[in-house]
Amino acid sequence: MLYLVAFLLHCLPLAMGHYDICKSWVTTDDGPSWEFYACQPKAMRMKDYVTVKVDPPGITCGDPPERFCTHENPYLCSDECDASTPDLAHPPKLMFDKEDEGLVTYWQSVTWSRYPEPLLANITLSWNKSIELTDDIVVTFEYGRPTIMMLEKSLDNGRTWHPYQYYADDCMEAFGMPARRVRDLSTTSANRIICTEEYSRWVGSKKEKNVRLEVRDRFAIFAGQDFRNMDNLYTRLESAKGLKDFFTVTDLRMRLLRPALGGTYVQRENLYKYFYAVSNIEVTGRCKCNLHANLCSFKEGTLQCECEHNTTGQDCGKCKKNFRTRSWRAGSYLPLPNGSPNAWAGTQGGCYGHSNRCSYIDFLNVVTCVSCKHNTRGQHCQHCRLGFYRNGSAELDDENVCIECNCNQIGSLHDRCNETGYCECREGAAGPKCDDCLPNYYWRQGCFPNVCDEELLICQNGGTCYQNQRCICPAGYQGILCEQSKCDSDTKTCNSASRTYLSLTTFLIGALILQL
Ligand SMILES: *[C@@H]1O[C@H](CO)[C@@H](O)[C@H](O)[C@H]1NC(C)=O
Ligand SMILES: *[C@@H]1O[C@H](CO)[C@@H](O)[C@H](O)[C@H]1NC(C)=O
Ligand SMILES: *[C@@H]1O[C@H](CO)[C@@H](O)[C@H](O)[C@H]1NC(C)=O
Ligand SMILES: *[C@@H]1O[C@H](CO)[C@@H](O)[C@H](O)[C@H]1NC(C)=O
Ligand SMILES: *[C@@H]1O[C@H](CO)[C@@H](O)[C@H](O)[C@H]1NC(C)=O
Ligand SMILES: [Ca+2]
Repeated sequence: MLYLVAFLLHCLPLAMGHYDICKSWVTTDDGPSWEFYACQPKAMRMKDYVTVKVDPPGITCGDPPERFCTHENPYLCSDECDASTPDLAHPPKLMFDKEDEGLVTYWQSVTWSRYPEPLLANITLSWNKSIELTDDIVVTFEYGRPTIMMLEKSLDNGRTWHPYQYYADDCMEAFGMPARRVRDLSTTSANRIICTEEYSRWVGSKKEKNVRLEVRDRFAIFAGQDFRNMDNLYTRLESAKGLKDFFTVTDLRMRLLRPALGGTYVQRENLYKYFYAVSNIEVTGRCKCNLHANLCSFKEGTLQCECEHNTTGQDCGKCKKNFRTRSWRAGSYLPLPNGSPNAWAGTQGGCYGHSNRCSYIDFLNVVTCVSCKHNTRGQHCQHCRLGFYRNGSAELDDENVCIECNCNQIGSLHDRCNETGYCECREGAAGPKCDDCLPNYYWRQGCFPNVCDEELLICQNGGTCYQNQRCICPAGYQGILCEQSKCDSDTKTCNSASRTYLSLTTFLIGALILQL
């Protein structure tokens, strides 16, 4: 039995090889690079991940314990439901268990002892995740299938509900709808909500136990009975409005409206043979990941797509933080056979969150942004404004990624700096911001060459050097290095001597400047 199930799962039309990889490393004329494809996770048995709720409260049998009969043996009412005895209890979880050794286990409702009040029960299945059905939903009833029921679905985690399929032994009487079969639907009506009488008529409780929502038959409308033409199905899923959504659910609700009657009218004298009993609910589908993931994992009680293509979210329904420029798009099954991820490739699309006014120009395949913030500039706000440089250790989308150069206005040639924040200095200035002076220069509204110092430009005749800017000369001496004596008496001699000194000093200073 298990082998058979595995085999069936393997053969599911949409579980086949198609769209199972998201990207591959390929070598092209331009060298190796990633190539991206539309991708989707494998189909799974969704009952393993479901949460179930049965309404109204008290609808499950066994509290208090109750005897029940069957349609086959209406007067042999030896079976008992007792919630407090494990062997005789029929809790909701038995609709989803693995039945080992052929032992059938099932949820069971109370009997219809309150007739003519209707016996109503809701079974609500929730996944907290969008699921795409890939095979029939199969509900297995023990002791006969309901004569009236309907299936509802939600696409928004149970906030709103829509009819999915109606089931009755007489559709007109129960729902005012003509009976239809999925096999009779056409390509234009493949997602029509129908009422079917196929699963509600009495045929004996052992002969036919299943009630279906026919997913395969609807796929077959496009792919053919043998599913040879899957390409056509994928093409239609992309192009036909509402078709993909028809097979998508987050929740399912079975509304059981009237139990099996054994092929006749309700017999008031024996109401213990009317009840619902569900042994299995098979839902086969895959996580909806918008064709941006090929893996779906069960984490913290919830299914979650492992998103690729720079997307994120439970269904890969949005762009990752750094890739928000282009509006998000689902991947596409087209063009066949690999589909398209519809993802923005490369980082140039990333405006890094510095502008909220970026737009994608489809026919040029570019993104342009206006009014870049945070001192950024460029078509994608990917550069720093002039006068700013990039903080190499900050993320591109960091608000502080651009740091002001802060060049010293006097010491630098302009207010721009290089990638490590170094400014371009005027002669004699130094330091990253040009607010220092080179050796042998002193700062005074900019850097000027030293006039005097302790080594080469020594103040003469006992003069002292003041902040490298001038010599403070003793009385009787003058000149830049105090090299000149103030000869008041013999001007001629003094002048010639001082001329020699001065020319030597000029020579020394000139040599020093040349050396620098
Ligand atoms: C079943 O659910 C429907 C809504 O889908 C609600 O109107 C109805 O009252 C519920 N029935 C029971 C028995 O809880
Ligand atoms: C539903 O899924 C979301 C997203 O993974 C999660 O945050 C939330 O807790 C889940 N809710 C429940 C009831 O599990
Ligand atoms: C995702 O982003 C990475 C890093 O920027 C880039 O190399 C890659 O091409 C992108 N993938 C897609 C599908 O856009
Ligand atoms: C650069 O960015 C890193 C990381 O955000 C931060 O720690 C650092 O202080 C920044 N450097 C400057 C100079 O702002
Ligand atoms: C920036 O300028 C400084 C000083 O000239 C230099 O050491 C550094 O390598 C430059 N950085 C870059 C990235 O060019
Ligand atoms: Ca079971």
